[in-house]
Amino acid sequence: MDYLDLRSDTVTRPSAKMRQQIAAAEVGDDVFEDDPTVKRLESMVAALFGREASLYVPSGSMANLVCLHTVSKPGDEIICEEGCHVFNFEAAAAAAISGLLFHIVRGERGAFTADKVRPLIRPESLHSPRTRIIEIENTHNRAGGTIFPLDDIRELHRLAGEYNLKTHLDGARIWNAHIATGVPLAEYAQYFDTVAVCLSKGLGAPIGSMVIGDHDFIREARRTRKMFGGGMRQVGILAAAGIYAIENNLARLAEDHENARRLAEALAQIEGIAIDLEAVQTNIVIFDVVRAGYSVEDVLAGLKEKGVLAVPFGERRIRCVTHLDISRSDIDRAIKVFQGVFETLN
Ligand code: TLP
Repeated sequence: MDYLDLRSDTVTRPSAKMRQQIAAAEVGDDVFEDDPTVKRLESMVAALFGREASLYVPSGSMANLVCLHTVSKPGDEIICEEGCHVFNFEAAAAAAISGLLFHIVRGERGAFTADKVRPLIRPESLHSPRTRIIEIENTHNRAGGTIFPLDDIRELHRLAGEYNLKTHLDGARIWNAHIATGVPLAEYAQYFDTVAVCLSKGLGAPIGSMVIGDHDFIREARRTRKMFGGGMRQVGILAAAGIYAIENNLARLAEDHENARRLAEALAQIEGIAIDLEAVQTNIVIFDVVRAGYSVEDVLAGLKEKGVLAVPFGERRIRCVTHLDISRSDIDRAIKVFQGVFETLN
């Protein structure tokens, strides 16, 4: 069946034009720093984010881990929000591999303020872990693609400066925040020591993420990447897809946001669905199945039978994500399927 795949924005397939650019890419051995296409991507991304340097890595999870590992020691503490990706969805890599201790902040729609963090910062003591990193996620996946307010980011940056802490941005979907708010990427990036962004989500590249920061940090991050087995060779063929994605697929994220809103507003009309429309700020739509007796599994199976794929996101929750391969008419088709499934379940 030709599914409408709303499971994630990671499911996009490279277009014919992207594949042409992949085929034409000049390559070299990137561990020797000899791949011209990777270099082009790295300088392009550094410039876009207004920072000195960037580094190409295979995945968003590795990008986060390379950043966290490079700036910390085992036993250090990272302050992050309870629903964030590094805490929930990366197989505890930061704890298992880097020895970091998670200190959790309860956020509101994925965001939190400096006032909430201040009491969590440990005083220097022989007995305590050392608070080392404040991490934020923008947009916030589990909260439904919500945007972290810029004023709060500024305050957190100020607080980190006061206590000499590092700041990390999991910006897997910072592109969506940028398009939704008009805040320049460089404005977002300036408040963080280390930044991770993904090319393989809304931008539609088949693989790849970037680590961004200053020269000294990127030099060390290159070493960490090698330690994790992420040093790649003639990887310009993939970097070419990343360049194509940034040049062609960034501005169009606005369409994904419109489609998500259209879907969310229609879902809000369906009996048996509860949805926080204010949380639908970018390309993610999360809703609760609230009708007694209906499980998330029943709903997902019903959707699949009619050609729509989504993912469970908690006991009563389902997530849909809009992306490059989903058009407005696909959304209209999906809405009909949702209406049909909830009628059948009646
Ligand atoms: N998120 C995936 C799943 O892991 C949930 C998705 O489908 O959304 N940071 C954020 C905020 C992410 O949402 C993800 C992927 C990552 C990091 C990790 O990226 P990858 O999957 O490339 O390791």
